[in-house]
Amino acid sequence: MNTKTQVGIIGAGPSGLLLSHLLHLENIDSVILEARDRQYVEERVRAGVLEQGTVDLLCETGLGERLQREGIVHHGIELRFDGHGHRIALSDLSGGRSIWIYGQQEVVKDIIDTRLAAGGKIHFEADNVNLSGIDSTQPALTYRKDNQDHAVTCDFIAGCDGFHGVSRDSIPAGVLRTYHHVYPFGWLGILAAVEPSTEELIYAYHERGFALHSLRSPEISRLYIQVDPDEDISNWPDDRIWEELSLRLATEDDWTLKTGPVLEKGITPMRSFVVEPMQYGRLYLAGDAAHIVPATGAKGLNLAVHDVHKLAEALIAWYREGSDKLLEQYSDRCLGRVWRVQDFSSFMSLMLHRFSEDDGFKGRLQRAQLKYVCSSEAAARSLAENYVGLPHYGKYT
Ligand code: FAS
Ligand code: PHB
Repeated sequence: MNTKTQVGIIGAGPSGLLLSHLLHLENIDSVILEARDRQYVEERVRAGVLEQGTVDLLCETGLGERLQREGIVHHGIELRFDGHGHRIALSDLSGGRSIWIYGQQEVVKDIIDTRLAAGGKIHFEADNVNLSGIDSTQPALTYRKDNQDHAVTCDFIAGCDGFHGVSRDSIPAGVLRTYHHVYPFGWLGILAAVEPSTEELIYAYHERGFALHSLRSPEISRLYIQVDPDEDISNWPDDRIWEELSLRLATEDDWTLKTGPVLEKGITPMRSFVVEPMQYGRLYLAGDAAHIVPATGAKGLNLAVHDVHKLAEALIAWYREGSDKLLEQYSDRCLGRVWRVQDFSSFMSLMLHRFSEDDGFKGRLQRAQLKYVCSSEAAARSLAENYVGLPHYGKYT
């Protein structure tokens, strides 16, 4: 079947869904093509921390009702090392900005429900998506669904299909500059049906490796440990994971880690990745299709939201005023923040993870940095303003 829309979107993750919603608010039509089924997309456990700017945008655009009811506001995080915890007072240090704990899958569910209730077109299980004519004024998407071939002609295509998607590779060779750094560690993450053992997130530096205690609700904990990048999850029965978490999160006082049934576990490699520019012809890349950050700074989802905010503004200006100025500037308006977030995520990752080849020198530098961040208001303020998220319209980027 051949159809037409104004903006063809590949991917029903946070990027594609939010873009479709923001365009709909301005009566701009879009179609989302998603490779997986709805259940997979809604149940995929990923990010958990929303920056202030992300929460503000979701609430301002009618997506904040359940978030405000079920999300948990946090005003600080703890850095833990040498058996002691040090609180970074995020809100006090950032002029009152906070972070919110609300799972990425909940954001995805909220936007899918909202889009479908508004008659939005999301084609799940769309196989073999291909792009054509991205250097023309009539780009097109083809895909296969229900044993039928389909085509969607559009004015623009948004590549919101993540790191392993098809859109970035549709850009001709020689156009993109690619920056890629692979960290010598991964994260083993668990979702557990146990009350969190902390009010706020704990980032732990330990000689055995990094650990993070996060959460999803008063009943669900989310925790991570640093592992080798090629570690096999089958080497990690639940008891071993809890034992390692207890060792790495231990303090000199009587704090203990509550354990419980592990609902899900998986290993994620850690990398930094950026392509420049984030556009070619009528194709615009947003979110993980354009960049990846190590999760240590809790930025991946939030950076995707910033991209989509800028892309929606640019498309709205084109349709409302016939101006292509913001479209031309899209990459530049995103890349300043992309590299600021890359730098912050790298800072957090290099400060908190153990490096196997460390001969002691790197460990002493890391402790010096941790002590400075925990004792200097200026250093803590810098961490805080990056962690809660710089304003979407700031001078930093
Ligand atoms: P996504 O990858 O979320 O979505 C892309 C969508 O496109 C997917 O639904 C995919 O099925 C679809 N797609 C792909 N190829 C396609 C094709 N050819 N045709 C059609 N559809 C296609 N970030 C944090 O801030 N904190 C975290 O703790 C964190 N943990 C993570 C854990 C894991 C395992 C991963 C992979 C990422 C994690 N991230 C985390 C980063 C993550 O949250 C991303 O930044 C966020 O999902 C970005 O959203 P999208 O750009 O929409 O990409
Ligand atoms: C999470 O809750 O999944 C989470 C929190 C903070 C991070 C990464 C992941 O830095």
